[in-house]
Amino acid sequence: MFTKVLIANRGEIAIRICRTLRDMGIGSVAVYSDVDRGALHPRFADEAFALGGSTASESYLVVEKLLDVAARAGAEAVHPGYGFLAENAGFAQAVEDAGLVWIGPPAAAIELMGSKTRARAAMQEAGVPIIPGTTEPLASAEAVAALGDEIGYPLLIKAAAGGGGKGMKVVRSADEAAQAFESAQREGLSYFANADVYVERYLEDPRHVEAQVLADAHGNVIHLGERDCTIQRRHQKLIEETPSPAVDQELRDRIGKIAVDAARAAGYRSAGTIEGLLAPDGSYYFMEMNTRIQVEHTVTEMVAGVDIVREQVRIATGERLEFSQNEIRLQGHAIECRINAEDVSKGFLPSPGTITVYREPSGPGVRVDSGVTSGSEISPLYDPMIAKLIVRGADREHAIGRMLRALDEFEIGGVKTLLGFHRALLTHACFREGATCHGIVESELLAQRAEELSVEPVDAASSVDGRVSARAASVEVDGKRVEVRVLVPEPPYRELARRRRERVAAGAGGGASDVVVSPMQGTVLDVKVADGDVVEPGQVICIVEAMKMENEVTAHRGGTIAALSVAPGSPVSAGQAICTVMA
Ligand code: MV4
Repeated sequence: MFTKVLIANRGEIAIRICRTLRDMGIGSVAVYSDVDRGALHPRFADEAFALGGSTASESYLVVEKLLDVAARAGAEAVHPGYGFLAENAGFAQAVEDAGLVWIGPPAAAIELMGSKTRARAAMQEAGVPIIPGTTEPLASAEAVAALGDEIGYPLLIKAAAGGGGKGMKVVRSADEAAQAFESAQREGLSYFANADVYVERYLEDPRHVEAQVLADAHGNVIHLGERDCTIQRRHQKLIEETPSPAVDQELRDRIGKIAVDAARAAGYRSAGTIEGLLAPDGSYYFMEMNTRIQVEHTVTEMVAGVDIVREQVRIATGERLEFSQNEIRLQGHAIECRINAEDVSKGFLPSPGTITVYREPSGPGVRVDSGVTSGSEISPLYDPMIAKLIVRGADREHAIGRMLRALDEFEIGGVKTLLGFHRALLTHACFREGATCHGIVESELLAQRAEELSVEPVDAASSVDGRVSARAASVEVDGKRVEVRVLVPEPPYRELARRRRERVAAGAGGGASDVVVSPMQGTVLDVKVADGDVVEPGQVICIVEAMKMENEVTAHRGGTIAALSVAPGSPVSAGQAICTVMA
């Protein structure tokens, strides 16, 4: 067994991996960027090394820096977590070439699954059902129309180097083929530096159902059941659960066999996930394979009683799987809610800032995986996930009740969070019924309900109207305890400071109130308007992608679009003008 492992990641997953290493008596080595000097994960590990640099590409993505730390610390193995370099075959190979053990799959399996077309061809070859469509990159738009003639419309064009839904284009008829083909190619080139695209039948009202697999170096491959990740917004998963409300034992066995066959065909080792689509008619298709530990592995751990990170470590040392398929017992129902620092009322815009109040829920059946505490900064440079809240119950009803209780116990002040959104969705009839909730997740009505159900912690210093601030106090009235908010008028010096701030803010705009600016640094994914278009207040102007999240930029008022200065693929900085809206 290893004595020391380098964790090439940050935040909650770095801490999650640390915990298992400590359980196993293995030393942990953390790395951190300049922005993460005050973060929790370097404190949690046995040792921590500065990488230097702030952005991911200056720190967590620099292979030489990571290998240098591994050598200095005397680590024998590297765990990549998820994101960053986890699915980078070149990094996996570089780790092994440096004489270290890679706690993950073989580089060849990462590479195979990184090409969605090669993966589809390999799966078809192995008898794994794939979504009907092409397994070669498309030569031309005519090939799209040819498939349409053969299997009918609608079709969906996807980027061969993509995954996770970026750059997908629906084609509803032959005359939409050329435009969709070209724009999918363009987007593939700008996001993945690869213009190859392929086409699938577009499945209506599908569920995202994925299977967890474990494979050792001795040819043993098992599955740990499925996870249902249908609740997503712009391809970001928000809630995951197991078992899927749409899967019975017969289907579970079928999905499990598909996943095991897929992993074998890929020459897989370690923990991996087969992502698939479940159609309303019960057909299940392979979509892609994630060759890493996933954010949502926790729900599987809760029902299977297996520590998946521990299995990854054991498999990497060459040990055999501890259990066979028929020793796996999946018990109860688990749900995970991702608690992101995002503002639902602003189209899930990241809400970076300082967490002023932080109190985690606890008690029966509750698990919190988090990388923050009171005083932590949510940086705009990284993923805005604050915590994962996971519960287990005897059945789905029980788990939903527990989740609502735990959401109420969770107190987070200082940043906007998805706590209200999760309360709104978990009490919505669509979720209670186990329906797909397509369209509901994105709806304005749910966003309003989420806002109503958002509560600031009572002790978070809050501003009532800018002139009055509130603080919490407990009082006893005839011996009965009452929690009150004491309203404190703003002192004169505060009012002067506030007026100056307001003047500066107004001046910075320079009277340019018709200009729409990007709220963040990122890349323009899609532009929904053209110069001369008339827009309504709140209408989407473009989508800006940052840290793999898609963010809507909307018109702040109605009018006519002019001076549109961005196109799909354009890099934008925070505050950069996108267009003007002329009254
Ligand atoms: C699809 C699809 C329909 N037909 N592929 C791919 C990435 C993932 N984030 C969503 N993806 C989809 N791929 C075909 N051929 C529909 C989706 C999809 C989806 C699927 C299940 C649950 C929620 C979804 C939300 C948006 C898109």
